[in-house]
Amino acid sequence: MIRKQQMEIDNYEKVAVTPRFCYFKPKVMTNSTMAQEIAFSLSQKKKFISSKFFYDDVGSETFEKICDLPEYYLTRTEFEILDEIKSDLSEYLADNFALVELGSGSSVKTRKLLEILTCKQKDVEYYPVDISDILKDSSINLHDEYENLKITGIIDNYETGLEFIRTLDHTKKLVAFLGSSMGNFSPKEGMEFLEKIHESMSVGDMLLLGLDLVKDVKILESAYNDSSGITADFNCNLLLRLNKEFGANFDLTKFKHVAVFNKKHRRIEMYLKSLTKQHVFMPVIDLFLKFKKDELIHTEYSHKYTTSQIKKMTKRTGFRLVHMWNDKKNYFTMALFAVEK
Ligand code: AVJ
Repeated sequence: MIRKQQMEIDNYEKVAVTPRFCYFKPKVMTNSTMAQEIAFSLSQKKKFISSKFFYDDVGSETFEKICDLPEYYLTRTEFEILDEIKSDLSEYLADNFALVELGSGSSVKTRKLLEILTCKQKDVEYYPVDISDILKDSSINLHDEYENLKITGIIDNYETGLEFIRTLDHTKKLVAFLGSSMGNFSPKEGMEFLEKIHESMSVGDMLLLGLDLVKDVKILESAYNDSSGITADFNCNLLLRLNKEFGANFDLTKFKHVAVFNKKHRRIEMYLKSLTKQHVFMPVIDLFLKFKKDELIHTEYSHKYTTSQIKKMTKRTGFRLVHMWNDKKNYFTMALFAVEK
């Protein structure tokens, strides 16, 4: 087991930025794996692009703008809940905890958790995991703000993050999975992912999960169809990225951002709709694509949950639900779970 982990770490470049901040990044360019995935997903009968490809530098910046939109209540609401529950949470975190964050992004909400931990503990270890290089900047900011913080970042997907979590058996861990990022998974995939998280945790560890709740369709749909068109830019950036990285010739005037709530599946579905019959070529991966008028490329699911669904789902994963906190409008929930024998 130890040898396997060693081997996996060997595929990573370790960059020590300061004595208190280092990060790991895959040595092999992830570009070729992206090319393979894209070639596959755009060759399907129902074309799709995985939502993890939103987050290049431009996409990550655009997502930060989304978080500030008046219509996008998610980030604001989660932040408010975290602020409210700080002292409650603190009681559950009596021991020393290392903080692991899956999908740390800009690490803005992380501050609420770090405020708790850095107050109580002499030193705090923070392990942000994010697919985007934004991790470097957000970590440096935190590094400068908290003197007793030691940061080890992992710039890769969640799976790799979980591999790292496994190696941290010296302290208790608080794993944070915030922002309703789990919504990108279907409920079944989400449950399987929670099982994987559970497997990589030990008795005494805790999981803090932030999830968006089912609500009025108008509120949901306007959060993904904002009036300033930032979400449309975010979605269309996928095509710009393919133009940049794979030499594709997507004409952005011929695609339209679409986001609708699917009531049955309790999810926002995002698409890029081809406005005309057209052809696109991607020389770098030698891919020739035909689009019919009104054909859709699926780009994202954003599942919304009900509290009873969350309770049922997590029971099956081996976690014990410790507490759930909602905002006053019941737009969003923060759930704390414990790992028990
Ligand atoms: C980062 C996946 C939680 O689903 O609300 C925001 C991404 N997409 N607007 C979400 C997103 C369009 C966001 N998550």
